[in-house]
Amino acid sequence: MDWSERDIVFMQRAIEVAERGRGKVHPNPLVGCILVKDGEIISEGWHDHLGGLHAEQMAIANAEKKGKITNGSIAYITLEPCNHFGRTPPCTEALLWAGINEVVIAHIDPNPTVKGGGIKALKDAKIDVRLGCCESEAAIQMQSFLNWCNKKIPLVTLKMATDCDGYIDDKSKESQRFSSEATLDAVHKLRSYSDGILVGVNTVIRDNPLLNVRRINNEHIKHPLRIVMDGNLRIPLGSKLLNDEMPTLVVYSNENKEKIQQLKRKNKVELLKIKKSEDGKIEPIELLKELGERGLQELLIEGGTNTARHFLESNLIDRILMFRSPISFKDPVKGLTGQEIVGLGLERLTDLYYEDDCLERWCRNSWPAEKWP
Ligand code: AOF
Ligand code: ZN
Repeated sequence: MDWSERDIVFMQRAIEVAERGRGKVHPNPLVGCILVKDGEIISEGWHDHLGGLHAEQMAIANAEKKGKITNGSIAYITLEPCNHFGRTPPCTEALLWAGINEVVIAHIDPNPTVKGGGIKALKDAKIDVRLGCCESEAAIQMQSFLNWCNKKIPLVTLKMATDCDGYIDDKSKESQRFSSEATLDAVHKLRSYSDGILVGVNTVIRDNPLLNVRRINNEHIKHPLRIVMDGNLRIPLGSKLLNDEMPTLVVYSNENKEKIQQLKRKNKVELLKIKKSEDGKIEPIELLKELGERGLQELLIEGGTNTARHFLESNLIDRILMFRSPISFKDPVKGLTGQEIVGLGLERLTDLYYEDDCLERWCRNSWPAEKWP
């Protein structure tokens, strides 16, 4: 189908407003909706947070608030409207009720409960429907949702912070903060966009991290599930991750009855046994399948090198973010080599700067959004 310049401008605006829900709507996709009448936008809506209105419903409600008549308008929506009673009533009915007479959709909804049903309901009600406007842009925006609907595993992002030579740590000092404030803000944003943060047990032993989302102001903040790869259950019982009010998933592959009993006594700790690969380590793809079963669509790997290498060797990394600081470690610990990263065959994007830190970015498909994180 040929799309007019107007169609494209309106749909791009719908994609732009959809972005406002990022980090808040999981496991739902980002969705935006624009109502257009006589060639002008009369209202905008987006799926803002889980349990909140769907995009179409917000757009209709916003039109009402402004005293705009929706009757006879065109709706530009980034996703096929739903046709089911879920957390909200069907959007198809809301569109009919609002007297919309044409619906332009970017992407079909692969959710089996919708999948063409929304379009059919609209067509049955004699509404004009056009599908596929800015389809690939919308698909990029909701890539983790689409990937999950398709493969039932999360997309995997590897995040590293290094010194100017690519080293990840300094043995000569206590592990100290060397990233810029802007980098730290970006990392916490990235965490809030993730459904799970994964680290290896060595990182827990060495850094005793909290792995929660800070530095972000919004009432719908979503803390990712904290996941520790701990094949032999070496995690110290006093670790912060095991003793606060947020859940932690400890993934192991070798039995250790005593440690399992001790961990089971912890309130918010869940244990998950995953089978070993031939080299005796946790099989990463099996773990991803389990996490996919639990609905995780975005997984962030935050450390350390062995864990990263483990996923890398199984070719399961979809994106890499490497924050490179201008400092130089005195007694450095090696991270991944440039060769290992290049060997993945990911596409390298242009670098970004977070104060003095340079962010190198690689991805398998497309970067999810211009400002991500
Ligand atoms: C829409 N507009 O803005 C969104 C849709 O549990 P619920 O009721 O929130 O429904 C979630 C499903 O609805 C989600 O998996 C996806 O298929 C669709 N999301 N649909 O018409 C929206 N967010
Ligand atoms: Zn809906």
